[in-house]
Amino acid sequence: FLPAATIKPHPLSSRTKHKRCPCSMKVVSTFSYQNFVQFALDETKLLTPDLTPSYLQDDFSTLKAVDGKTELKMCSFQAPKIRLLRSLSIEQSDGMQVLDLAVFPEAEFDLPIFCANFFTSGNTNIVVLDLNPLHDVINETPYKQKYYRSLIPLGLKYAELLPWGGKLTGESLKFFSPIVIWTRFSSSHEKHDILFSAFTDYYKAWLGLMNQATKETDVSQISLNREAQHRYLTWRAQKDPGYNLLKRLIGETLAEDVVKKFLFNGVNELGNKTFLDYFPEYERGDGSINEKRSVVGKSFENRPWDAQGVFIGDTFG
Ligand code: BLA
Repeated sequence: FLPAATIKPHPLSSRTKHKRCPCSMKVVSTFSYQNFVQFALDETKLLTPDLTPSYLQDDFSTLKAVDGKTELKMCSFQAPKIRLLRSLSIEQSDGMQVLDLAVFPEAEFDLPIFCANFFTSGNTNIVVLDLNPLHDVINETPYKQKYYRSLIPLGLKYAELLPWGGKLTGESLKFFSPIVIWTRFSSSHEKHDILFSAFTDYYKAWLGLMNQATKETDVSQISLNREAQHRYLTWRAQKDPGYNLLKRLIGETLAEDVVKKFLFNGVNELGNKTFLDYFPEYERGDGSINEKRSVVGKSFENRPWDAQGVFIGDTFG
Protein backbone atom coordinates (compact mmCIF):
# COMPACT_ATOMS: atom_id res chain seq x y z
CA PHE A 1 0.00 0.00 0.00
CA LEU A 2 1.09 3.55 -0.56
CA PRO A 3 1.43 5.47 2.69
CA ALA A 4 -0.76 8.56 2.95
CA ALA A 5 2.31 10.75 2.59
CA THR A 6 2.66 9.72 -1.03
CA ILE A 7 -0.68 11.32 -1.86
CA LYS A 8 0.39 14.57 -3.44
CA PRO A 9 -2.14 17.33 -3.92
CA HIS A 10 -3.23 17.46 -7.57
CA PRO A 11 -2.32 20.70 -9.39
CA LEU A 12 -6.03 21.51 -9.28
CA SER A 13 -5.89 20.66 -5.61
CA SER A 14 -8.91 20.00 -3.48
CA ARG A 15 -8.14 23.25 -1.69
CA THR A 16 -7.95 26.40 -3.65
CA LYS A 17 -9.90 28.83 -1.56
CA HIS A 18 -8.52 30.51 1.49
CA LYS A 19 -10.87 31.93 4.03
CA ARG A 20 -10.32 34.00 7.09
CA CYS A 21 -11.88 32.14 9.96
CA PRO A 22 -14.05 34.70 11.80
CA CYS A 23 -13.49 33.24 15.26
CA SER A 24 -9.71 33.11 15.39
CA MET A 25 -8.87 35.42 12.47
CA LYS A 26 -6.41 32.74 11.47
CA VAL A 27 -6.13 32.06 7.79
CA VAL A 28 -7.54 28.61 7.24
CA SER A 29 -7.52 26.76 4.02
CA THR A 30 -10.83 25.28 3.00
CA PHE A 31 -11.57 22.92 0.21
CA SER A 32 -14.36 22.97 -2.30
CA TYR A 33 -16.22 20.15 -3.99
CA GLN A 34 -16.43 22.44 -7.04
CA ASN A 35 -12.89 21.33 -7.87
CA PHE A 36 -14.03 17.73 -7.96
CA VAL A 37 -16.78 18.61 -10.44
CA GLN A 38 -14.35 20.59 -12.57
CA PHE A 39 -11.90 17.70 -12.64
CA ALA A 40 -14.61 15.25 -13.75
CA LEU A 41 -15.84 17.55 -16.52
CA ASP A 42 -12.34 18.32 -17.80
CA GLU A 43 -11.33 14.65 -17.87
CA THR A 44 -14.56 13.61 -19.56
CA LYS A 45 -14.15 16.26 -22.25
CA LEU A 46 -10.62 15.08 -22.99
CA LEU A 47 -11.93 11.62 -23.75
CA THR A 48 -15.34 12.48 -25.10
CA PRO A 49 -15.14 15.74 -27.02
CA ASP A 50 -18.81 15.31 -27.94
CA LEU A 51 -19.95 15.83 -24.36
CA THR A 52 -22.92 18.18 -24.63
CA PRO A 53 -25.11 19.94 -22.07
CA SER A 54 -28.20 17.95 -21.12
CA TYR A 55 -31.71 19.30 -21.70
CA LEU A 56 -31.92 19.32 -17.88
CA GLN A 57 -29.56 22.31 -17.73
CA ASP A 58 -32.43 24.72 -18.44
CA ASP A 59 -34.51 23.65 -15.45
CA PHE A 60 -31.75 22.70 -13.04
CA SER A 61 -28.85 25.09 -12.61
CA THR A 62 -28.71 27.07 -9.37
CA LEU A 63 -31.09 27.29 -6.45
CA LYS A 64 -30.98 29.33 -3.30
CA ALA A 65 -32.18 27.53 -0.20
CA VAL A 66 -34.91 28.98 2.00
CA ASP A 67 -32.33 29.83 4.69
CA GLY A 68 -30.78 32.40 2.33
CA LYS A 69 -27.26 31.17 3.06
CA THR A 70 -27.05 27.95 1.10
CA GLU A 71 -26.53 27.60 -2.60
CA LEU A 72 -27.23 24.52 -4.70
CA LYS A 73 -25.38 24.23 -8.00
CA MET A 74 -26.39 21.70 -10.61
CA CYS A 75 -24.93 20.77 -13.95
CA SER A 76 -25.71 18.00 -16.42
CA PHE A 77 -24.27 16.60 -19.64
CA GLN A 78 -24.68 13.75 -22.07
CA ALA A 79 -22.48 11.92 -24.58
CA PRO A 80 -22.86 8.95 -26.91
CA LYS A 81 -22.20 6.38 -24.15
CA ILE A 82 -23.38 8.61 -21.31
CA ARG A 83 -27.12 8.96 -20.76
CA LEU A 84 -26.53 11.48 -18.01
CA LEU A 85 -23.59 12.95 -16.14
CA ARG A 86 -24.96 15.17 -13.46
CA SER A 87 -23.75 16.84 -10.35
CA LEU A 88 -25.31 18.63 -7.43
CA SER A 89 -23.09 20.55 -5.08
CA ILE A 90 -24.28 22.40 -2.06
CA GLU A 91 -22.36 25.05 -0.17
CA GLN A 92 -23.56 26.72 2.98
CA SER A 93 -21.83 29.81 4.30
CA ASP A 94 -21.20 28.07 7.64
CA GLY A 95 -19.15 25.36 5.98
CA MET A 96 -21.58 22.58 5.16
CA GLN A 97 -20.77 21.10 1.78
CA VAL A 98 -22.32 18.32 -0.23
CA LEU A 99 -21.37 16.67 -3.49
CA ASP A 100 -23.53 14.21 -5.36
CA LEU A 101 -21.95 13.39 -8.70
CA ALA A 102 -23.08 10.43 -10.78
CA VAL A 103 -22.65 9.18 -14.31
CA PHE A 104 -25.30 6.93 -15.80
CA PRO A 105 -24.50 5.02 -18.98
CA GLU A 106 -26.88 4.48 -21.87
CA ALA A 107 -28.79 1.17 -21.63
CA GLU A 108 -26.72 -0.28 -24.50
CA PHE A 109 -23.80 -0.41 -22.06
CA ASP A 110 -23.60 -2.50 -18.91
CA LEU A 111 -21.01 -0.11 -17.45
CA PRO A 112 -21.09 0.55 -13.71
CA ILE A 113 -22.61 3.81 -12.49
CA PHE A 114 -20.05 6.29 -11.23
CA CYS A 115 -21.14 7.45 -7.77
CA ALA A 116 -19.58 10.10 -5.54
CA ASN A 117 -21.60 11.16 -2.52
CA PHE A 118 -19.81 13.37 -0.02
CA PHE A 119 -21.38 15.17 2.91
CA THR A 120 -19.32 17.55 5.04
CA SER A 121 -20.66 19.47 8.00
CA GLY A 122 -18.60 20.94 10.80
CA ASN A 123 -15.84 18.45 11.28
CA THR A 124 -17.78 15.47 9.98
CA ASN A 125 -17.33 13.89 6.58
CA ILE A 126 -19.51 11.07 5.25
CA VAL A 127 -18.28 9.55 2.03
CA VAL A 128 -19.46 7.02 -0.52
CA LEU A 129 -17.31 6.70 -3.63
CA ASP A 130 -17.83 3.79 -5.96
CA LEU A 131 -18.34 2.42 -9.40
CA ASN A 132 -21.76 1.05 -8.48
CA PRO A 133 -22.30 -2.26 -10.30
CA LEU A 134 -25.25 -2.58 -12.63
CA HIS A 135 -25.43 -6.35 -12.14
CA ASP A 136 -24.63 -8.85 -9.39
CA VAL A 137 -21.13 -8.74 -7.94
CA ILE A 138 -21.83 -10.52 -4.66
CA ASN A 139 -21.57 -13.89 -6.36
CA GLU A 140 -18.76 -14.80 -8.72
CA THR A 141 -20.18 -13.51 -11.93
CA PRO A 142 -18.70 -12.69 -15.32
CA TYR A 143 -19.85 -9.13 -14.65
CA LYS A 144 -17.71 -8.91 -11.53
CA GLN A 145 -14.68 -10.24 -13.40
CA LYS A 146 -15.26 -8.00 -16.37
CA TYR A 147 -15.27 -4.73 -14.49
CA TYR A 148 -13.68 -5.15 -11.07
CA ARG A 149 -10.89 -7.70 -11.32
CA SER A 150 -8.40 -5.16 -12.62
CA LEU A 151 -9.54 -2.51 -10.15
CA ILE A 152 -9.02 -4.51 -6.94
CA PRO A 153 -5.52 -2.99 -6.30
CA LEU A 154 -7.03 0.49 -6.57
CA GLY A 155 -9.73 -0.47 -4.06
CA LEU A 156 -7.15 -1.93 -1.66
CA LYS A 157 -5.04 1.20 -1.75
CA TYR A 158 -7.94 3.38 -0.66
CA ALA A 159 -9.47 0.85 1.72
CA GLU A 160 -6.30 1.42 3.72
CA LEU A 161 -6.28 5.20 3.45
CA LEU A 162 -10.02 5.66 3.91
CA PRO A 163 -11.14 2.87 6.23
CA TRP A 164 -14.61 1.36 6.34
CA GLY A 165 -17.13 3.73 7.94
CA GLY A 166 -18.94 1.17 10.10
CA LYS A 167 -22.50 -0.04 10.04
CA LEU A 168 -24.74 1.24 7.29
CA THR A 169 -28.15 0.58 5.81
CA GLY A 170 -27.84 -3.13 5.02
CA GLU A 171 -29.79 -2.85 1.78
CA SER A 172 -27.25 -0.41 0.33
CA LEU A 173 -24.60 -3.11 0.07
CA LYS A 174 -26.29 -4.66 -2.93
CA PHE A 175 -25.65 -1.46 -4.82
CA PHE A 176 -21.97 -1.30 -3.93
CA SER A 177 -18.96 -2.90 -5.57
CA PRO A 178 -15.93 -4.72 -4.09
CA ILE A 179 -13.96 -1.46 -4.42
CA VAL A 180 -16.49 0.77 -2.69
CA ILE A 181 -15.14 3.48 -0.43
CA TRP A 182 -17.52 3.97 2.47
CA THR A 183 -15.88 6.09 5.10
CA ARG A 184 -16.34 8.78 7.72
CA PHE A 185 -13.58 11.08 8.91
CA SER A 186 -12.89 14.32 10.73
CA SER A 187 -11.87 17.14 8.42
CA SER A 188 -8.16 17.64 7.82
CA HIS A 189 -6.08 18.80 4.86
CA GLU A 190 -4.55 15.38 4.62
CA LYS A 191 -7.87 13.55 4.49
CA HIS A 192 -9.34 15.96 1.95
CA ASP A 193 -6.28 15.52 -0.25
CA ILE A 194 -6.67 11.75 -0.01
CA LEU A 195 -10.35 12.07 -0.89
CA PHE A 196 -9.53 14.20 -3.91
CA SER A 197 -6.91 11.71 -5.00
CA ALA A 198 -9.38 8.82 -4.57
CA PHE A 199 -12.00 10.72 -6.54
CA THR A 200 -9.65 11.43 -9.44
CA ASP A 201 -8.38 7.83 -9.50
CA TYR A 202 -11.87 6.35 -9.41
CA TYR A 203 -13.11 8.77 -12.02
CA LYS A 204 -10.24 7.95 -14.36
CA ALA A 205 -10.88 4.24 -13.77
CA TRP A 206 -14.51 4.73 -14.76
CA LEU A 207 -13.53 6.69 -17.87
CA GLY A 208 -11.15 3.88 -18.79
CA LEU A 209 -13.98 1.37 -18.62
CA MET A 210 -16.22 3.64 -20.63
CA ASN A 211 -13.58 4.15 -23.27
CA GLN A 212 -13.31 0.41 -23.85
CA ALA A 213 -17.02 -0.36 -23.67
CA THR A 214 -18.69 -1.61 -26.80
CA LYS A 215 -22.33 -1.22 -27.59
CA GLU A 216 -24.57 -4.16 -26.74
CA THR A 217 -26.78 -5.18 -29.62
CA ASP A 218 -28.78 -7.99 -28.04
CA VAL A 219 -32.17 -6.49 -27.22
CA SER A 220 -32.83 -8.71 -24.23
CA GLN A 221 -29.47 -7.75 -22.69
CA ILE A 222 -30.23 -4.08 -23.30
CA SER A 223 -33.55 -4.56 -21.49
CA LEU A 224 -31.76 -6.16 -18.56
CA ASN A 225 -29.35 -3.23 -18.39
CA ARG A 226 -32.21 -0.74 -18.54
CA GLU A 227 -34.17 -2.50 -15.82
CA ALA A 228 -31.10 -2.73 -13.58
CA GLN A 229 -30.51 0.99 -13.95
CA HIS A 230 -34.19 1.68 -13.29
CA ARG A 231 -34.09 -0.43 -10.13
CA TYR A 232 -31.03 1.51 -8.95
CA LEU A 233 -32.72 4.85 -9.67
CA THR A 234 -35.89 3.68 -7.92
CA TRP A 235 -33.91 2.75 -4.81
CA ARG A 236 -32.06 6.03 -4.66
CA ALA A 237 -35.04 8.26 -5.51
CA GLN A 238 -36.91 6.70 -2.58
CA LYS A 239 -34.25 6.08 0.06
CA ASP A 240 -31.42 8.51 -0.56
CA PRO A 241 -29.99 9.76 2.74
CA GLY A 242 -29.76 13.27 1.26
CA TYR A 243 -33.49 13.58 0.60
CA ASN A 244 -34.40 14.91 4.07
CA LEU A 245 -31.73 17.57 3.97
CA LEU A 246 -32.89 18.65 0.51
CA LYS A 247 -36.46 18.97 1.79
CA ARG A 248 -35.26 21.17 4.63
CA LEU A 249 -33.19 23.31 2.28
CA ILE A 250 -35.60 23.91 -0.60
CA GLY A 251 -38.98 22.60 0.55
CA GLU A 252 -40.79 19.38 -0.25
CA THR A 253 -42.03 20.17 -3.77
CA LEU A 254 -38.72 21.40 -5.16
CA ALA A 255 -36.82 18.61 -3.40
CA GLU A 256 -39.04 16.04 -5.08
CA ASP A 257 -38.38 17.65 -8.47
CA VAL A 258 -34.63 17.71 -7.90
CA VAL A 259 -34.61 14.06 -6.79
CA LYS A 260 -36.95 12.57 -9.40
CA LYS A 261 -36.26 14.75 -12.45
CA PHE A 262 -32.64 15.66 -11.93
CA LEU A 263 -30.58 13.50 -9.52
CA PHE A 264 -32.30 10.25 -10.39
CA ASN A 265 -33.60 11.25 -13.76
CA GLY A 266 -34.91 8.19 -15.57
CA VAL A 267 -36.84 6.87 -12.59
CA ASN A 268 -40.05 7.88 -14.38
CA GLU A 269 -38.88 6.99 -17.87
CA LEU A 270 -36.70 3.87 -17.90
CA GLY A 271 -39.30 1.44 -16.57
CA ASN A 272 -42.76 1.00 -15.14
CA LYS A 273 -42.04 -1.04 -12.04
CA THR A 274 -42.67 0.57 -8.69
CA PHE A 275 -40.48 0.71 -5.61
CA LEU A 276 -42.51 -2.08 -4.02
CA ASP A 277 -42.18 -4.24 -7.16
CA TYR A 278 -38.42 -4.13 -6.73
CA PHE A 279 -38.29 -4.03 -2.92
CA PRO A 280 -41.43 -5.80 -1.61
CA GLU A 281 -39.89 -6.17 1.85
CA TYR A 282 -40.65 -2.46 2.38
CA GLU A 283 -44.42 -2.98 2.02
CA ARG A 284 -46.45 -2.21 5.12
CA GLY A 285 -49.73 -3.84 6.05
CA ASP A 286 -51.76 -1.04 4.44
CA GLY A 287 -49.87 -1.34 1.15
CA SER A 288 -47.77 1.80 1.68
CA ILE A 289 -43.98 2.03 1.64
CA ASN A 290 -42.16 1.71 4.96
CA GLU A 291 -40.56 5.12 5.57
CA LYS A 292 -37.57 3.58 7.33
CA ARG A 293 -34.43 3.58 5.27
CA SER A 294 -33.66 0.03 6.27
CA VAL A 295 -35.88 -2.90 7.12
CA VAL A 296 -32.98 -5.27 7.78
CA GLY A 297 -31.33 -2.73 10.05
CA LYS A 298 -27.86 -1.27 9.99
CA SER A 299 -25.28 -3.93 9.21
CA PHE A 300 -21.71 -4.55 8.12
CA GLU A 301 -19.62 -3.20 10.97
CA ASN A 302 -16.52 -4.15 8.96
CA ARG A 303 -15.68 -4.13 5.29
CA PRO A 304 -17.55 -7.13 3.86
CA TRP A 305 -15.08 -7.69 0.99
CA ASP A 306 -11.75 -9.43 1.33
CA ALA A 307 -8.48 -8.45 -0.36
CA GLN A 308 -9.38 -10.56 -3.40
CA GLY A 309 -12.72 -8.78 -3.78
CA VAL A 310 -14.71 -11.76 -2.49
CA PHE A 311 -17.86 -10.90 -0.55
CA ILE A 312 -17.43 -12.09 3.04
CA GLY A 313 -20.38 -10.33 4.68
CA ASP A 314 -22.99 -12.48 6.32
CA THR A 315 -26.65 -12.59 5.50
CA PHE A 316 -28.75 -10.16 3.55
CA GLY A 317 -32.19 -9.32 4.78
C1 BLA B 1 -25.37 9.34 5.14
N1 BLA B 1 -25.13 8.50 2.81
C2 BLA B 1 -25.15 8.32 4.16
C3 BLA B 1 -24.95 6.94 4.45
C4 BLA B 1 -24.84 6.27 3.23
C5 BLA B 1 -24.96 7.24 2.21
C6 BLA B 1 -24.61 4.78 3.05
C7 BLA B 1 -24.88 6.36 5.85
C8 BLA B 1 -26.25 6.19 6.43
C9 BLA B 1 -26.90 4.91 5.92
O1 BLA B 1 -26.45 3.85 6.31
O2 BLA B 1 -27.87 4.99 5.15
C10 BLA B 1 -24.93 7.07 0.79
N2 BLA B 1 -26.38 5.12 0.37
C11 BLA B 1 -25.52 6.10 -0.01
C12 BLA B 1 -25.32 5.97 -1.44
C13 BLA B 1 -26.05 4.89 -1.87
C14 BLA B 1 -26.73 4.35 -0.73
C15 BLA B 1 -24.45 6.84 -2.28
O3 BLA B 1 -27.51 3.37 -0.74
C16 BLA B 1 -26.11 4.40 -3.24
C17 BLA B 1 -26.71 3.27 -3.61
N3 BLA B 1 -25.80 12.66 1.06
C18 BLA B 1 -25.95 12.96 -0.26
C19 BLA B 1 -26.61 14.21 -0.40
C20 BLA B 1 -26.85 14.66 0.86
C21 BLA B 1 -26.36 13.66 1.77
C22 BLA B 1 -26.95 14.84 -1.73
O4 BLA B 1 -25.56 12.27 -1.16
C23 BLA B 1 -27.53 15.88 1.28
C24 BLA B 1 -28.24 16.68 0.46
C25 BLA B 1 -26.48 13.70 3.15
N4 BLA B 1 -25.82 11.37 3.79
C26 BLA B 1 -26.24 12.63 4.05
C27 BLA B 1 -26.40 12.80 5.47
C28 BLA B 1 -26.05 11.58 6.04
C29 BLA B 1 -25.72 10.69 4.96
C30 BLA B 1 -26.90 14.07 6.15
C31 BLA B 1 -26.00 11.24 7.52
C32 BLA B 1 -27.34 11.18 8.12
C33 BLA B 1 -27.99 9.85 7.95
O5 BLA B 1 -27.34 8.80 8.13
O6 BLA B 1 -29.19 9.85 7.63
